[in-house]
Amino acid sequence: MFFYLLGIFLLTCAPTWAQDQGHALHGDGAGDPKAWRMPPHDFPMPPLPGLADAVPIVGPFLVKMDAMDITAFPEASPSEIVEMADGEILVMNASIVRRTINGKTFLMYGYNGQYPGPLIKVERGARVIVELKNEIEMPTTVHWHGLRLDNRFDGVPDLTQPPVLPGESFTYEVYFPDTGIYWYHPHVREDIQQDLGLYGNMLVTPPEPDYYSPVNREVVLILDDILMDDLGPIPWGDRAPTHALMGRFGNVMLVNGESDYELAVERGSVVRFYLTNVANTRTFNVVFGGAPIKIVASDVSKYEREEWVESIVIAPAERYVVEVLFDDPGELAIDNSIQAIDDFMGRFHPHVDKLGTVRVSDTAVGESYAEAFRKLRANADVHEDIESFRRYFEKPVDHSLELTLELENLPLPIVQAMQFEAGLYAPPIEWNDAMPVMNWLSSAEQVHWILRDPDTGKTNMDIGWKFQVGDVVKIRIFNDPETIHPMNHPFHVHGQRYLVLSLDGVPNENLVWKDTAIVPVGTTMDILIDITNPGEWMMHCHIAEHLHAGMMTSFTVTEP
Ligand SMILES: [Cu+2]
Repeated sequence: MFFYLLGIFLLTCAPTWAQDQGHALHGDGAGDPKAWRMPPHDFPMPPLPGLADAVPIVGPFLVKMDAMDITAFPEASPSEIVEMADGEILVMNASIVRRTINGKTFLMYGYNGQYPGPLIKVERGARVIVELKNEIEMPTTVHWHGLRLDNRFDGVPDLTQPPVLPGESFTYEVYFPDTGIYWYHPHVREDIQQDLGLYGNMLVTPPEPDYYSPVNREVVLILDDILMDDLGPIPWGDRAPTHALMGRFGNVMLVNGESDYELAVERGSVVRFYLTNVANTRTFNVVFGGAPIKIVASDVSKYEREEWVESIVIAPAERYVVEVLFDDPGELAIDNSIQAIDDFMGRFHPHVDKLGTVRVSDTAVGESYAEAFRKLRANADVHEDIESFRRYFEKPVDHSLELTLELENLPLPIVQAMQFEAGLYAPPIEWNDAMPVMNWLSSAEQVHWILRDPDTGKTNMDIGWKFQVGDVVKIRIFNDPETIHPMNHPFHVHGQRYLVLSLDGVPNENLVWKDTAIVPVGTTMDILIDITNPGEWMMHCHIAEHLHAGMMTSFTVTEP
């Protein structure tokens, strides 16, 4: 029904916009991996009249497009663990590597030639030095996501440092004040650089021996996806990102950079997983083949108390620490289990993306931690820390933000299809790319995502909030469902930590310190920011394409 109506819209309003706007036709580059071509999509979709031959208004980008022989570049190797003591130095180069994914070999980027980048393992309170060398084709920086470190090392180009040009270096001093799992990535064209492999984890271990429950294994899982077809990756946009409406969903799922991740454990093992979502836009809903999951911690702390969960919803840039008991021998799948939407048929359907496999052997694990696993801990240390903020929970809202978007010169058939779609149901979270062609054709030059302060009317980088160290700031964020294309946004605050107090007025009963949290469509989220760290800091949507379509602001924190 929806497709039928959409087809009528498109037939009646747009047949030649591509030619009118000077768009190249994707047929020009048929068979050329460096040319624009229609991205693959995961449900059958007939060609759209008026859009069938269209390509984005930005040019295509791939790594080293002029390379004659990609075998001249070194093959990437799996991530290595780098244990660092206070004061130690790590040299880290961002460079071009060769990867083979799903049987296709092509050029990507890597830190120290690894996928993901080195896993930096430190004890809480350590301060280490990382010397970044830029050996890729474009400027870059490293942002140390979630760390409350010195502002000048936060890695935001033109705010905390100049971009590191190709051939140049920058020395970071990285400080780890909080236990947990963190990650590093560029803050320049993340939609390209991060998608091409520039990401890695930092595991901050606790000095207290019983900080976590005893487990048999600790496993770091980085969740990602990449958009590719039989010719290799679909090119990225050169001067601005494509996929600015919904972000670039991949069609090949990657765990630790691999499309066929496997883990072998002995029967009865308890495994503590440290999950990080580094995808450009995809929110995952992770299950472990029905094995019981206990949620322990998130971005910047443990929860007040542990809980059983059916699955883990993890938005871009979020982290979760969970424990899983593998009691039954056999093979089970780590899945992304979602309700996908097909906008062309206007319906939901259950959908599973396999992320990896856990093989549980018949041999019983040497030491069983099943008994400790079955107990849900209350974390008195976290609870006490959060209790000291409880007197601020009911304070008046200090500032508000509305999340919205504006369009500029977007092709008429896309706008009209979106107008029609806007009258339909908008899901709180978009689990899949329900309109892959319209999304691909929307560049960040045509779509402007907006943070708006309703008290001043100012938007994005003009908002200019000012705080002092010691402030406890309540922000009310409203994700406007009445826009032409509402979408969930993972909201990231640099250099500080915050609590999600409530969603739509319903108080959060089990708190955890966050640096990134998802704001579903139509939802009002109240957060409480603990302002502890002076400097110029960003807050922004962590969908890479939304960030580069403007959805960011900065705030100033001064010493009192
Ligand atoms: Cu966003």
